[in-house]
Amino acid sequence: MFDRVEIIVKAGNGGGGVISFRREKFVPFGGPDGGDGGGGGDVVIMADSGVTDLRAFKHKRFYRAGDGGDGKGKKKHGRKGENLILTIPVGTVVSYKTQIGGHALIADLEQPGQQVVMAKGGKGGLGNTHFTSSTNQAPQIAQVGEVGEENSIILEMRLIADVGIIGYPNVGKSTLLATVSAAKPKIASYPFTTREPIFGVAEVGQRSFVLAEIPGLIDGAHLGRGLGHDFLRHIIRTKTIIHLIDGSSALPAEDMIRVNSELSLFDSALAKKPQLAVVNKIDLLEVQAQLDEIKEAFSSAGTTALFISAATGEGVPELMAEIMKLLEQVSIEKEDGEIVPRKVFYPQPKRIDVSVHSVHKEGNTFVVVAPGVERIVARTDITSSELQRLLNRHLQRLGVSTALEKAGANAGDRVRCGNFEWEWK
Ligand SMILES: Nc1nc2c(ncn2[C@@H]2O[C@H](COP(=O)(O)OP(=O)(O)OP(=O)(O)O)[C@@H](O)[C@H]2O)c(=O)[nH]1
Ligand SMILES: [Mg+2]
Repeated sequence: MFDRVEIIVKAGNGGGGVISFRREKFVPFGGPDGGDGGGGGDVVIMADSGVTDLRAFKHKRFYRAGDGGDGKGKKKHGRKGENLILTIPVGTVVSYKTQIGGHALIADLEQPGQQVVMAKGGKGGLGNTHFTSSTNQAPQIAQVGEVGEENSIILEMRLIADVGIIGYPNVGKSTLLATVSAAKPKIASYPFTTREPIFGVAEVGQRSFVLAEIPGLIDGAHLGRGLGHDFLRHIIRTKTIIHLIDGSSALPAEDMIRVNSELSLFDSALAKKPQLAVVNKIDLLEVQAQLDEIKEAFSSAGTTALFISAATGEGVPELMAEIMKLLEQVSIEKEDGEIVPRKVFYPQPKRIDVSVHSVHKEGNTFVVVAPGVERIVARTDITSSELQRLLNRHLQRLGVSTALEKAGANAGDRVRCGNFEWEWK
């Protein structure tokens, strides 16, 4: 099952502006007419209900949108680079990989058609028409296009089920799923029979809901033991939980408490999710003999458990009715609730923050590390003295100059930012 992929997305670079002058037969001194470069294409991610998994991303890691075309004479704009639209399943969570190794959530694409820009195309450079001034009627400068953004992103599918069936291995999760739905999971008397979440649709009267068996939670699942770690993520999406417990286990109530503590260790939100404690295998004589004690143990743990036999179907209709009620309650609470969870997170615009910490020295060169500034520098053709003057002014505004001075840079020192190196003035 391909439910998590890491890819690199690169937006298109902007096209360059051009230096060009009008040349007409009877106009001896035509003005500048260099057109602007076209913007680079964006990489966009879109949820599509026709896509069911992330398989398409398994064999390709790098995705690139089209570059913008260069501007042309006669004030012609360069063509816009083509956007690249990647379609992903509904219910995919998208996050950026941050430089320190963690990730930052960007969007939770829950609705078909929802989209987010994952890498913004570079702006086209300005042609020389933009650089005329009272003192310079024939500017020999034009901007190069801005470099398109590049990001490492993580796509993670969170399967959506209304009800997650959880519990220790071998407690009868698959058996229950097979009893209430048309799903045909493998059932066997050993643990870890089920190795990936399995879905089924249950019908109660006129209504139906989706159930998922979440495989093998064990102690330490929150640390990645067993199969649990991967699949704990899937439970986050479910509205309710059926917590299945093997009635023939030595201490059933204890089992429930341990599994619940795994949930809360993984994510405290999981522990708060409504759940029904359900003791299974009551058809077994040994369980029947213990029934009162088991009930007792659950009520001292603060829960009223339901009792079923997934194998014979005893108590299962009552369980389904109970779950239906719980689901209705959850959706009403959601509508009434004041706090509606925000589903889509957009990345904050990158602030350009330059401080003395952004400057360090490599040999005799002062290096400015600030992605926002790097983008600006990348847009400027450093060889043109006119542009360099503009750039210097810009850097002054951003606080780069102050940071460099504080770091001890003097006129004439070499300064580098991104791929560019120039002489500080
Ligand atoms: N007597 C009895 N046995 C049951 C009942 N439910 C499940 N079993 C048995 O318990 C064993 C495990 O059942 P599964 O449904 O595979 O359990 P599971 O929780 O899905 O197990 P894993 O997927 O391996 O974690 C099988 O041998 C089932 O036949 C029940 O209600 N009564
Ligand atoms: Mg199973």
